[in-house]
Amino acid sequence: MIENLDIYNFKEDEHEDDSEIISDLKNSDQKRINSKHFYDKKGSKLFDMISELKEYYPTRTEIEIIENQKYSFRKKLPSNASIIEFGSGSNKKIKKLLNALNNPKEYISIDISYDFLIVNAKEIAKKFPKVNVKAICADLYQLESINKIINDNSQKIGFFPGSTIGNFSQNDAKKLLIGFKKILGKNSFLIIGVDLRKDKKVMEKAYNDSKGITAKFNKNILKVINKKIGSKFNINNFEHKAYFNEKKKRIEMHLVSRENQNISLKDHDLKIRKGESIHTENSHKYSAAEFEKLVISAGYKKIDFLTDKKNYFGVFFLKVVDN
Ligand code: AVJ
Repeated sequence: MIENLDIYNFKEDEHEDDSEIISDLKNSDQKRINSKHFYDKKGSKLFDMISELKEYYPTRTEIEIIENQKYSFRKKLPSNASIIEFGSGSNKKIKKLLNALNNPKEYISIDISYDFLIVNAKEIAKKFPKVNVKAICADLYQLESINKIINDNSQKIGFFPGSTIGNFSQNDAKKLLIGFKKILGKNSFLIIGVDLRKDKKVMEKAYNDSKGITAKFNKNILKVINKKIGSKFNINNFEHKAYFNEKKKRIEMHLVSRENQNISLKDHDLKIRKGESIHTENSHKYSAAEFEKLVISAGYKKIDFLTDKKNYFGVFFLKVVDN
Protein backbone atom coordinates (compact mmCIF):
# COMPACT_ATOMS: atom_id res chain seq x y z
CA MET A 1 0.00 0.00 0.00
CA ILE A 2 1.23 3.42 -0.88
CA GLU A 3 -0.58 6.19 0.98
CA ASN A 4 -0.48 8.78 -1.78
CA LEU A 5 -1.40 6.54 -4.74
CA ASP A 6 -4.83 5.71 -6.20
CA ILE A 7 -5.32 3.41 -9.17
CA TYR A 8 -8.20 3.46 -11.68
CA ASN A 9 -8.70 1.11 -14.59
CA PHE A 10 -10.93 2.22 -17.46
CA LYS A 11 -9.45 -0.09 -20.01
CA GLU A 12 -12.26 -1.37 -22.14
CA ASP A 13 -13.46 -4.91 -22.21
CA GLU A 14 -10.53 -6.91 -23.60
CA HIS A 15 -12.40 -7.87 -26.75
CA GLU A 16 -14.15 -4.65 -27.58
CA ASP A 17 -11.46 -3.70 -30.11
CA ASP A 18 -11.39 -7.05 -31.90
CA SER A 19 -13.79 -6.29 -34.74
CA GLU A 20 -12.01 -3.00 -35.35
CA ILE A 21 -8.67 -4.79 -35.51
CA ILE A 22 -10.04 -7.23 -38.08
CA SER A 23 -11.68 -4.59 -40.26
CA ASP A 24 -8.46 -2.53 -40.20
CA LEU A 25 -6.48 -5.58 -41.29
CA LYS A 26 -8.95 -6.27 -44.08
CA ASN A 27 -9.08 -2.67 -45.29
CA SER A 28 -8.93 -2.88 -49.05
CA ASP A 29 -7.02 0.41 -49.53
CA GLN A 30 -4.28 -0.30 -47.04
CA LYS A 31 -4.08 -2.99 -44.38
CA ARG A 32 -3.35 -1.42 -41.03
CA ILE A 33 -3.03 -1.86 -37.28
CA ASN A 34 -3.70 1.05 -34.91
CA SER A 35 -0.44 2.11 -33.27
CA LYS A 36 -2.02 2.08 -29.82
CA HIS A 37 -1.51 -1.71 -29.93
CA PHE A 38 2.27 -1.33 -29.76
CA TYR A 39 2.29 -0.85 -26.03
CA ASP A 40 1.98 -4.16 -24.25
CA LYS A 41 4.63 -4.86 -21.60
CA LYS A 42 7.22 -5.91 -24.16
CA GLY A 43 6.35 -3.05 -26.53
CA SER A 44 6.63 -0.44 -23.78
CA LYS A 45 10.01 -1.91 -22.83
CA LEU A 46 11.15 -1.80 -26.45
CA PHE A 47 10.04 1.80 -26.75
CA ASP A 48 12.06 2.62 -23.65
CA MET A 49 15.06 1.05 -25.36
CA ILE A 50 14.39 3.09 -28.51
CA SER A 51 14.39 6.28 -26.47
CA GLU A 52 17.97 5.51 -25.38
CA LEU A 53 19.29 4.96 -28.92
CA LYS A 54 21.72 7.47 -30.39
CA GLU A 55 19.67 7.69 -33.60
CA TYR A 56 16.42 8.40 -31.75
CA TYR A 57 16.88 12.09 -30.91
CA PRO A 58 13.33 13.10 -29.73
CA THR A 59 13.37 11.78 -26.14
CA ARG A 60 16.80 13.04 -25.19
CA THR A 61 16.25 16.39 -26.90
CA GLU A 62 12.96 16.99 -25.14
CA ILE A 63 14.47 16.11 -21.75
CA GLU A 64 17.31 18.53 -22.42
CA ILE A 65 14.84 21.31 -23.29
CA ILE A 66 12.87 20.74 -20.08
CA GLU A 67 16.06 20.63 -18.00
CA ASN A 68 17.36 23.87 -19.52
CA GLN A 69 14.08 25.69 -19.00
CA LYS A 70 13.18 24.55 -15.52
CA TYR A 71 13.43 28.02 -13.98
CA SER A 72 11.11 29.44 -16.55
CA PHE A 73 8.65 26.61 -15.81
CA ARG A 74 8.79 27.43 -12.12
CA LYS A 75 8.27 31.11 -12.77
CA LYS A 76 5.45 30.86 -15.28
CA LEU A 77 3.44 27.95 -13.87
CA PRO A 78 1.17 28.09 -10.82
CA SER A 79 2.06 26.54 -7.47
CA ASN A 80 -0.14 23.90 -5.79
CA ALA A 81 -1.26 22.74 -9.22
CA SER A 82 -2.58 19.43 -10.49
CA ILE A 83 -0.42 17.98 -13.25
CA ILE A 84 -2.16 15.73 -15.73
CA GLU A 85 0.06 13.69 -18.00
CA PHE A 86 -1.50 12.24 -21.14
CA GLY A 87 0.13 8.99 -22.27
CA SER A 88 2.93 8.88 -19.79
CA GLY A 89 5.43 6.28 -20.97
CA SER A 90 8.71 6.86 -19.17
CA ASN A 91 9.11 8.77 -15.92
CA LYS A 92 12.11 10.88 -16.77
CA LYS A 93 10.30 13.95 -18.00
CA ILE A 94 7.64 14.16 -15.32
CA LYS A 95 10.30 13.93 -12.62
CA LYS A 96 12.01 16.95 -14.11
CA LEU A 97 8.74 18.84 -14.32
CA LEU A 98 7.66 17.97 -10.75
CA ASN A 99 11.07 19.03 -9.48
CA ALA A 100 10.83 22.30 -11.36
CA LEU A 101 7.39 23.29 -10.01
CA ASN A 102 6.47 24.91 -6.71
CA ASN A 103 4.59 22.52 -4.41
CA PRO A 104 2.81 20.38 -6.99
CA LYS A 105 -0.30 19.07 -5.27
CA GLU A 106 -1.44 16.24 -7.48
CA TYR A 107 -0.07 14.15 -10.35
CA ILE A 108 -2.52 12.35 -12.60
CA SER A 109 -0.94 9.86 -14.96
CA ILE A 110 -2.95 8.45 -17.87
CA ASP A 111 -1.63 5.56 -19.93
CA ILE A 112 -2.94 2.53 -21.85
CA SER A 113 -0.17 0.17 -20.80
CA TYR A 114 -1.31 -1.01 -17.33
CA ASP A 115 1.90 -2.58 -16.07
CA PHE A 116 4.06 0.34 -17.05
CA LEU A 117 1.60 2.85 -15.69
CA ILE A 118 1.58 1.22 -12.25
CA VAL A 119 5.33 0.73 -11.97
CA ASN A 120 5.91 4.34 -12.95
CA ALA A 121 3.17 5.78 -10.74
CA LYS A 122 4.52 3.88 -7.73
CA GLU A 123 7.97 5.27 -8.31
CA ILE A 124 6.66 8.83 -8.49
CA ALA A 125 4.46 8.36 -5.41
CA LYS A 126 7.47 7.18 -3.38
CA LYS A 127 9.79 9.84 -4.70
CA PHE A 128 7.30 12.67 -4.15
CA PRO A 129 5.46 11.79 -0.90
CA LYS A 130 3.70 15.17 -0.76
CA VAL A 131 2.14 14.71 -4.18
CA ASN A 132 -1.15 12.81 -4.50
CA VAL A 133 -0.69 10.42 -7.38
CA LYS A 134 -3.58 9.04 -9.43
CA ALA A 135 -2.83 6.39 -12.05
CA ILE A 136 -5.52 6.02 -14.69
CA CYS A 137 -5.36 3.18 -17.18
CA ALA A 138 -7.29 4.47 -20.19
CA ASP A 139 -7.20 5.29 -23.85
CA LEU A 140 -6.77 9.00 -24.53
CA TYR A 141 -10.16 8.98 -26.19
CA GLN A 142 -11.93 8.02 -22.96
CA LEU A 143 -12.08 11.61 -21.84
CA GLU A 144 -15.44 11.29 -20.11
CA SER A 145 -14.37 8.50 -17.79
CA ILE A 146 -11.16 10.35 -17.07
CA ASN A 147 -13.08 13.52 -16.33
CA LYS A 148 -15.01 11.86 -13.50
CA ILE A 149 -11.97 11.52 -11.28
CA ILE A 150 -10.59 14.93 -11.90
CA ASN A 151 -11.71 17.55 -9.46
CA ASP A 152 -12.56 21.02 -10.48
CA ASN A 153 -11.02 23.24 -7.87
CA SER A 154 -7.34 22.97 -8.57
CA GLN A 155 -5.44 24.74 -11.27
CA LYS A 156 -4.35 22.27 -13.93
CA ILE A 157 -1.22 21.82 -15.95
CA GLY A 158 -1.60 19.35 -18.80
CA PHE A 159 1.57 17.61 -19.90
CA PHE A 160 1.68 15.79 -23.25
CA PRO A 161 5.33 15.07 -24.02
CA GLY A 162 7.10 12.76 -26.43
CA SER A 163 5.42 13.98 -29.62
CA THR A 164 2.67 11.42 -29.13
CA ILE A 165 0.46 14.06 -30.77
CA GLY A 166 2.35 13.18 -33.98
CA ASN A 167 0.67 9.77 -34.07
CA PHE A 168 -2.65 11.46 -34.80
CA SER A 169 -3.75 12.98 -38.08
CA GLN A 170 -4.04 16.78 -37.95
CA ASN A 171 -7.77 16.46 -37.69
CA ASP A 172 -7.68 13.96 -34.84
CA ALA A 173 -4.92 15.95 -33.14
CA LYS A 174 -7.18 19.00 -33.14
CA LYS A 175 -10.08 16.99 -31.73
CA LEU A 176 -7.85 15.56 -29.02
CA LEU A 177 -6.59 19.01 -28.03
CA ILE A 178 -10.16 20.27 -27.83
CA GLY A 179 -10.99 17.24 -25.65
CA PHE A 180 -8.10 18.02 -23.33
CA LYS A 181 -9.59 21.45 -22.65
CA LYS A 182 -12.64 19.78 -21.09
CA ILE A 183 -10.39 17.98 -18.62
CA LEU A 184 -8.10 20.90 -17.96
CA GLY A 185 -10.80 23.52 -17.53
CA LYS A 186 -10.41 27.26 -17.21
CA ASN A 187 -7.20 29.03 -16.41
CA SER A 188 -5.10 26.00 -17.18
CA PHE A 189 -1.90 25.31 -19.04
CA LEU A 190 -0.75 22.70 -21.50
CA ILE A 191 2.87 21.76 -22.10
CA ILE A 192 3.15 19.78 -25.26
CA GLY A 193 6.15 18.31 -27.06
CA VAL A 194 6.29 17.99 -30.83
CA ASP A 195 8.91 16.63 -33.17
CA LEU A 196 9.96 19.24 -35.73
CA ARG A 197 10.53 18.62 -39.43
CA LYS A 198 14.21 18.44 -40.33
CA ASP A 199 16.68 16.78 -42.69
CA LYS A 200 14.99 13.64 -43.96
CA LYS A 201 18.07 11.52 -43.31
CA VAL A 202 18.04 12.40 -39.62
CA MET A 203 14.34 11.59 -39.30
CA GLU A 204 14.56 8.32 -41.21
CA LYS A 205 17.56 7.12 -39.20
CA ALA A 206 15.62 7.62 -35.98
CA TYR A 207 13.16 4.96 -37.20
CA ASN A 208 15.79 2.65 -38.77
CA ASP A 209 18.33 2.24 -35.98
CA SER A 210 21.43 0.14 -36.51
CA LYS A 211 20.64 -2.23 -33.62
CA GLY A 212 17.25 -3.13 -35.08
CA ILE A 213 15.32 -2.23 -31.93
CA THR A 214 12.72 -0.25 -33.90
CA ALA A 215 12.26 -3.25 -36.20
CA LYS A 216 11.63 -5.43 -33.13
CA PHE A 217 9.21 -2.85 -31.75
CA ASN A 218 7.35 -2.76 -35.05
CA LYS A 219 7.14 -6.57 -35.37
CA ASN A 220 6.06 -6.98 -31.76
CA ILE A 221 2.72 -5.43 -32.68
CA LEU A 222 1.91 -8.68 -34.54
CA LYS A 223 2.52 -10.65 -31.35
CA VAL A 224 0.22 -8.29 -29.47
CA ILE A 225 -2.47 -8.85 -32.12
CA ASN A 226 -1.94 -12.65 -32.04
CA LYS A 227 -2.51 -12.64 -28.30
CA LYS A 228 -5.48 -10.32 -28.54
CA ILE A 229 -7.52 -11.88 -31.34
CA GLY A 230 -5.94 -15.34 -31.66
CA SER A 231 -4.45 -14.72 -35.10
CA LYS A 232 -1.41 -16.58 -36.44
CA PHE A 233 0.98 -13.92 -37.74
CA ASN A 234 4.56 -15.17 -38.02
CA ILE A 235 6.82 -12.17 -37.43
CA ASN A 236 9.62 -13.77 -39.45
CA ASN A 237 7.51 -13.41 -42.59
CA PHE A 238 7.56 -9.62 -42.32
CA GLU A 239 10.15 -6.92 -42.80
CA HIS A 240 10.33 -3.59 -41.00
CA LYS A 241 10.03 -0.52 -43.19
CA ALA A 242 10.06 3.14 -42.10
CA TYR A 243 10.33 6.17 -44.36
CA PHE A 244 9.40 9.84 -44.55
CA ASN A 245 6.29 10.45 -46.62
CA GLU A 246 7.08 13.88 -48.12
CA LYS A 247 3.56 14.63 -49.18
CA LYS A 248 1.97 13.85 -45.85
CA LYS A 249 4.94 15.10 -43.82
CA ARG A 250 5.12 12.05 -41.65
CA ILE A 251 7.27 9.05 -40.90
CA GLU A 252 5.31 5.93 -41.75
CA MET A 253 6.08 2.51 -40.36
CA HIS A 254 5.00 -0.59 -42.21
CA LEU A 255 5.45 -4.35 -41.99
CA VAL A 256 6.12 -5.67 -45.47
CA SER A 257 5.23 -9.25 -46.30
CA ARG A 258 8.19 -11.36 -47.48
CA GLU A 259 5.94 -13.76 -49.38
CA ASN A 260 2.36 -14.47 -50.39
CA GLN A 261 0.62 -15.47 -47.19
CA ASN A 262 -2.70 -16.69 -45.99
CA ILE A 263 -2.97 -15.79 -42.33
CA SER A 264 -5.55 -17.15 -39.96
CA LEU A 265 -7.35 -14.43 -38.00
CA LYS A 266 -9.16 -17.08 -35.98
CA ASP A 267 -12.57 -16.95 -37.71
CA HIS A 268 -11.36 -15.21 -40.84
CA ASP A 269 -8.51 -15.53 -43.27
CA LEU A 270 -6.26 -12.74 -44.40
CA LYS A 271 -4.58 -12.86 -47.80
CA ILE A 272 -1.49 -10.78 -48.12
CA ARG A 273 0.72 -10.60 -51.19
CA LYS A 274 4.49 -10.61 -51.29
CA GLY A 275 5.60 -6.97 -50.97
CA GLU A 276 2.25 -5.80 -49.62
CA SER A 277 2.38 -3.97 -46.30
CA ILE A 278 0.49 -3.50 -43.08
CA HIS A 279 0.67 0.14 -42.00
CA THR A 280 1.42 0.35 -38.27
CA GLU A 281 2.28 3.96 -37.43
CA ASN A 282 2.27 7.57 -38.55
CA SER A 283 4.52 10.06 -36.83
CA HIS A 284 3.76 13.54 -38.14
CA LYS A 285 6.57 16.08 -38.21
CA TYR A 286 5.55 19.75 -37.99
CA SER A 287 7.20 23.09 -38.49
CA ALA A 288 6.88 25.31 -35.41
CA ALA A 289 4.56 27.62 -37.37
CA GLU A 290 2.27 24.79 -38.52
CA PHE A 291 1.96 23.42 -35.03
CA GLU A 292 1.24 26.83 -33.59
CA LYS A 293 -1.59 27.22 -36.09
CA LEU A 294 -2.99 23.87 -35.05
CA VAL A 295 -3.02 24.65 -31.32
CA ILE A 296 -4.53 28.08 -31.89
CA SER A 297 -7.31 26.53 -33.97
CA ALA A 298 -8.00 24.20 -31.03
CA GLY A 299 -8.47 27.13 -28.63
CA TYR A 300 -5.11 27.63 -26.98
CA LYS A 301 -2.78 30.58 -26.92
CA LYS A 302 0.96 30.36 -27.06
CA ILE A 303 2.88 31.57 -24.03
CA ASP A 304 6.24 30.29 -25.09
CA PHE A 305 7.99 28.07 -27.59
CA LEU A 306 11.08 26.25 -26.42
CA THR A 307 13.51 24.39 -28.59
CA ASP A 308 17.05 23.01 -28.72
CA LYS A 309 20.13 24.38 -30.53
CA LYS A 310 19.48 22.35 -33.65
CA ASN A 311 15.74 23.02 -33.69
CA TYR A 312 15.05 19.30 -33.66
CA PHE A 313 12.23 19.30 -31.13
CA GLY A 314 9.68 21.82 -29.89
CA VAL A 315 8.03 22.25 -26.51
CA PHE A 316 5.00 24.52 -26.62
CA PHE A 317 3.89 26.25 -23.49
CA LEU A 318 0.17 26.96 -23.94
CA LYS A 319 -2.73 28.42 -22.09
CA VAL A 320 -6.37 27.52 -22.57
CA VAL A 321 -8.27 30.44 -24.04
CA ASP A 322 -11.16 31.05 -21.66
CA ASN A 323 -14.42 32.19 -23.07
C1 AVJ B 1 6.24 7.57 -28.72
C2 AVJ B 1 4.71 7.70 -30.51
C3 AVJ B 1 6.23 9.46 -30.15
O1 AVJ B 1 6.30 8.26 -33.06
O2 AVJ B 1 8.39 8.57 -32.58
C4 AVJ B 1 9.38 5.34 -31.89
C5 AVJ B 1 6.95 5.92 -31.19
N1 AVJ B 1 7.80 4.61 -33.13
N2 AVJ B 1 9.92 4.66 -32.90
C6 AVJ B 1 7.28 8.11 -32.32
C7 AVJ B 1 8.02 5.32 -32.05
C8 AVJ B 1 8.97 4.20 -33.64
C9 AVJ B 1 7.12 7.38 -30.98
N3 AVJ B 1 6.07 8.01 -30.12
